[in-house]
Amino acid sequence: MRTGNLVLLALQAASSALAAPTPDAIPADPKAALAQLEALGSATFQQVEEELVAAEKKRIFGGSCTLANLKIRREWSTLTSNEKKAYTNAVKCLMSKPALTPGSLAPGAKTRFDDFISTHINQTMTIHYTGNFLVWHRYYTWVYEKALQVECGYTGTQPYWNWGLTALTSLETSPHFDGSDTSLSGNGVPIPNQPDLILGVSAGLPPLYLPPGTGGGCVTSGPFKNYTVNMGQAALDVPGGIIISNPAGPFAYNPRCFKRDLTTAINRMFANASSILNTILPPQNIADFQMKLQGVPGSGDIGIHGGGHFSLGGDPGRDFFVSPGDPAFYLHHAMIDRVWWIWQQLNPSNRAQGSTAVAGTRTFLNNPPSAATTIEDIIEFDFAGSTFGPPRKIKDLLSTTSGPFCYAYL
Ligand SMILES: *[C@@H]1O[C@H](CO)[C@@H](O)[C@H](O)[C@H]1NC(C)=O
Ligand SMILES: *[C@@H]1O[C@H](CO)[C@@H](O)[C@H](O)[C@H]1NC(C)=O
Ligand SMILES: *[C@@H]1O[C@H](CO)[C@@H](O)[C@H](O)[C@H]1NC(C)=O
Ligand SMILES: [Cu+2]
Repeated sequence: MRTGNLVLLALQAASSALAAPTPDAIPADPKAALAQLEALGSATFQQVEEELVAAEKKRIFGGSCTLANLKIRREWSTLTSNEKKAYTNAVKCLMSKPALTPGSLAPGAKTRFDDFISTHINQTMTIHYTGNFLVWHRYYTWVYEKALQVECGYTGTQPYWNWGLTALTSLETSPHFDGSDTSLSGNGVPIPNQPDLILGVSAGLPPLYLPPGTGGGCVTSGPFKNYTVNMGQAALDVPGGIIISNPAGPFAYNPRCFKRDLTTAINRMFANASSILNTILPPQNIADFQMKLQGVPGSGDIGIHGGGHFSLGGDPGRDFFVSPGDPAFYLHHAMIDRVWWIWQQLNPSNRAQGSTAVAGTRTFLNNPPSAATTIEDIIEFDFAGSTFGPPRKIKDLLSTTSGPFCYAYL
């Protein structure tokens, strides 16, 4: 009874947070900001549940996504040890299955895990700083989750990595990256005295100096210590302002150890809980929201999206094209999707359906100039998609509880 009342109170508090979030009230204190973010997250979850119940009553969605079959994606640190191991075992299973991508197209694509990398490399310039950025990565992460389930018997859901949580402590000691058997593997072997990262120069932008991490070498701990990266590099940022690419091309077979360079400082600078709330809460359209989230190139802000990617570091984590080769990519992008989901639920009729849900063009920063993205545009995944990830229209992928989707984040 008492617990029931507390839950009710918590839900009421959460609901009001969803109804009246004000950007000027975002706490500067990272702990308080995280609490506010989590209250907003729970309120969003509750709102989705209520929508599903209401829809079932009206039979709006024809009953395909219901409260009964809603899948819940959770933060890595809240999973049990067995759940964590089931996830990483399934990823290792995907890394052991033969690729569907023909060797003639991508000689480096050796495994089903690699199919996802080659698909991402192939489409990089038409899925980032484009109108389809968020929806492409939503469907991609979902298809990856499906591959784990369908091809590797995984019974859980795609976990996410809340950067606001790791910003409070450190990546190196987090349940996500502490190198234990229940982590997503740890840091790379430390390389002392690494220079700063220098971003932007090759694109003719003002340099952005970012601190190096505490690793840099091969990953030697946790479930992925023996994982070999097969493809790339395509455009790997390494400390000192150097960008590495394989002269034989991004799809060539180039086996090498998996490296990380965990950089808590970057996590704290760009992807703390206040940054997340500052991305979600200001009143803005999708064009501004997705730009804030990715960071305006040359502005000195890499956004929460860049903050997560660059704090992992290493190879292929800091490679714009090959980044899905770090298994943590999918937890990072599940969190990106969660942020978008929360933002959408603040105004679902405007942000999760119809033409106002997307903005932008079909090419990276509209370079070369391209047509505007529309909700009729098609997302497709080359060979990663297999049978469960067929080409689909954007309009069918805008809500996490319609089209092929039926999930929410807790
Ligand atoms: C993993 O790699 C290490 C060397 O880094 C090697 O000693 C060990 O046998 C490998 N383990 C497996 C399971 O392949
Ligand atoms: C949180 O991130 C913002 C950028 O989004 C930054 O300005 C601020 O300094 C960061 N806060 C802390 C405590 O590092
Ligand atoms: C890359 O995309 C093109 C155009 O859609 C496609 O024909 C090709 O098969 C793709 N390559 C890979 C490696 O997926
Ligand atoms: Cu991407």
